[in-house]
Amino acid sequence: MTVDLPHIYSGKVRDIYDAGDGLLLFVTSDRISAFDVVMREPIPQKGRVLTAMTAFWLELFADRCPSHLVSTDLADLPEAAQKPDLAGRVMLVRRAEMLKIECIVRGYLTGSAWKEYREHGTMHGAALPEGLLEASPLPEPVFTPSTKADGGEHDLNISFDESVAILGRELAERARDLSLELYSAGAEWAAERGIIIADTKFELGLVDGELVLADEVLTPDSSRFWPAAHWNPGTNPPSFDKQPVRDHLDALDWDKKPPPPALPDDVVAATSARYVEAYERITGRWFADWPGADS
Ligand code: Q0Z
Repeated sequence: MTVDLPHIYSGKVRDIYDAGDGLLLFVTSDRISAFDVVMREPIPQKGRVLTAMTAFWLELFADRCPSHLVSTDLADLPEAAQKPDLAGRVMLVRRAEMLKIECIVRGYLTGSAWKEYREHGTMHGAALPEGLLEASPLPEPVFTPSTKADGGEHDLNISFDESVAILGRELAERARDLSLELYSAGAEWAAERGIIIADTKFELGLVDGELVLADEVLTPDSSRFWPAAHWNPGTNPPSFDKQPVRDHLDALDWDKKPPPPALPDDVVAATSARYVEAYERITGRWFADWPGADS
């Protein structure tokens, strides 16, 4: 799935290329990570599902904010990138000057936020009411920004005042307000369709001085998705998408260090089906109608 364009950057599951004219090409692979380790087996269609879901949210949010997205159509890509394998998993985007903070919004008490609350009664340093349980809804969604640590890997929580120091007050306030607005709108939309979006990370950027929503948006890779039917405060809800992989790995006693154990075919197939189900529930669209869904 390589592209004949200058390579700019790769994350665990995505690659960015220079498409010329101030444009970038995002390619989302079928790779999956669990416990921060990338598995050896791809999850069929995962990259297309994440691309389709991001495109859906950007359309839904178009009247609230502009985005970096130019096209998801293979025909709009530079010829060097028009490879059939890439259909449905590419986004041509405007190159943005990315904000140097991660715009995280939490609606439920889980993960590192639950750990901090359990130990200190706080989240992101601020007091919360007593008596909350793991996976409890927060009194209201909270903006908990972070920044990349010097090493690159770890994210470090920062206070809102620290985000003001990085971005300036006006931009920090706009980033916070937009993040909270989009999380609330998206979480409400998903909840009506049986999926809890517990928390999420937005990446915002500036294009020609305009604040735009960039990167992937409200996907299971940038957020925690829970099936509402299995949500019980006081327990850690199953992940909508990765639970078959987690359950398989938990049953082995793997030390969570590479190399990862092999994933059996049934686990791979069940996981692929979960991604497709999340897409169809949230969007009301058939994944079969998305480019490359039959490949
Ligand atoms: C997004 C990321 C990825 C790992 C840079 N429109 C844009 N312009 C410039 N830069 C970015 C964007 Cl979205 C940009 N990331 C996050 C993407 C792999 C990390 F594909 N980094």
